[in-house]
Formats: sequence, C-alpha cells, structure tokens
Amino acid sequence: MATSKASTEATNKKSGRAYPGTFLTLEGPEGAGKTTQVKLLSSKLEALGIPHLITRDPGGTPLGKQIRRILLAPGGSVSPMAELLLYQADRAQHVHELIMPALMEGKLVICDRYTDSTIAYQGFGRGIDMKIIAELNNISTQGLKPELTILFDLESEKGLGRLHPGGHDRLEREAIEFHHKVRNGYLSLVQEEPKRFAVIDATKALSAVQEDLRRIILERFSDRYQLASLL
Ligand code: Z5A
Repeated sequence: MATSKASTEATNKKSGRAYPGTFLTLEGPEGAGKTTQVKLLSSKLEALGIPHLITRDPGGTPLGKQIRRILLAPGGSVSPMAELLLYQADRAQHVHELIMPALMEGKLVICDRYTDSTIAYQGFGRGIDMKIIAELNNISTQGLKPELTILFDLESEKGLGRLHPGGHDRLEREAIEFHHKVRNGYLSLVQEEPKRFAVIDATKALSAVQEDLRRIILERFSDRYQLASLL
C-alpha cells in the first residue's frame, strides 16, 4: 500500500507519531504461544483486509535469518556480549529494511519479540549492564519504540513443558534459573511501564488467548483500522 508524502504528513500531525502506521510487539518466556497466536491473528487480519506486517525478531530479514541460525544453533559457543551484539545487528537490519518502511506505509506492524526480549534475556537473564542494553537498543532501532507490547505470561516450567524435553535451541537449553530470571524480568518491565504493556494469561486455552489478543487490539486501535469484526 503506497502512501503519499502529503497524506503521511497529514497523518503524522494528527497522531503525533513519526509515521502513519502502528507498531505492536509480542513478548513472553519460552513456549508462551506467541507464534501460534500471531498466525491465527494474521489470517483474521488478512480476511478483514487490514494492511499489516507480521514479522519476528530475530530472523525477519535475509540477513537476520543468517544471524538467527548462529544465535540459536544448539551447542554453539557464543559469549554473552557477542550474543547481545548479534541480536542488535539483526534488529538494526530489521528496523531499517522491514519495520520502518511498513510503518511509513501505514501498516499495523506486529513483531514477535523486540527490545524487551533483550532486556529480559540478556539483561535479567545474562546479567549484562542494563545501561549498555538500553543504549544498544536505542542505536539498533533508531529510537523506534512499540506503542503497545503484549506480554504472554506463564510460568517458565509450564512454557518449557510445552516444548520437547531439553528444548530445541541454545537458549531453550539454559538452566531453569535462567528462565525464571527472564520471566521475572518481564514482570518487572510491566510494573515499570504499565501503560505500554498489556498482559495475557498464556496458560488459558488457545481460543481464549486468541480472544484476549483480539480484544486488546480492537480496544487500542479501532480508531485507526476497520477492526469492528475482529472478535
Ligand atoms: N532472544 C534473546 O535472547 N534476545 C533477544 O533480543 C531476542 C530474542 C529478540 C528466539 O527464539 C530466542 O531468542 C528466544 C528468545 C531469544 N529464546 N529462545 N529459545 P524463537 O523465535 O524460536 O523462540 P520463541 O519466540 O521463544 O518461540 P517459542 O519458545 O517456541 O514460543 P512461542 O512462539 O511463544 O510459542 P509457540 O511456538 O506458539 O508454542 C509453543 C508450543 O506450545 C507449541 O507446541 C504450541 O502448540 C503450544 N501452545 C501454544 N499455545 C498453547 C496453549 N494456549 N495451550 C497449550 N499449548 C499451547
């Protein structure tokens, strides 16, 4: 969907954002069900003709797919700082190549994981200095922040239990203490920024979680997109 410069500027003045689109991110510990839910949501948005982009971090671009392979390969040796920088390299490319252009076209952009994952996993999980993470998050995204972040919350044991025993990738195979720190990290982010976050109880049945997700999107963005039939 092409958007003229004049209409973009008009939308910007009205919304106060630097782009006419809407940026929403999904977060959560392992096995929370984000990927499953976003697929269900995408078919509905498609059916309603809502201009949207569903993407994921890491791995949203061709370069990101290569970085993702390195990051998640089981048994690979990646130091905490190298890991942090690889996630940021993926994100810099992702924002530049995919996310920002889609926002400039007025799309509803839904990204499965973003900067909060880095705070939760590399910050709370690995213990890297939060100031370094905040600075790198800001550089890699050119300051682009999500308007709304939906946290799919569940206990680490429950999420990991949904994956096959021992986990598939390098991060899933971390000790349970690491996963506890990640989950608690997310919960403290919600406390710090209650207006940006919405929390879904990810232990509910698939259909109930999907309904919660749609309801939140409908309530927040029906003034921008034709979402009346989303539920
Ligand atoms: N990471 C990081 O460290 N730093 C960063 O900055 C970023 C990421 C951006 C990305 O891997 C990894 O990188 C991730 C964080 C880290 N950690 N790991 N590993 P990914 O993209 O492959 O993984 P993920 O986002 O964590 O996906 P996931 O763990 O597979 O979770 P999910 O997408 O939330 O869940 P799902 O695949 O939709 O569902 C998992 C299973 O549960 C599946 O069998 C479903 O059928 C089942 N499921 C889903 N919902 C339900 C309900 N409601 N009830 C019962 N069963 C369910």
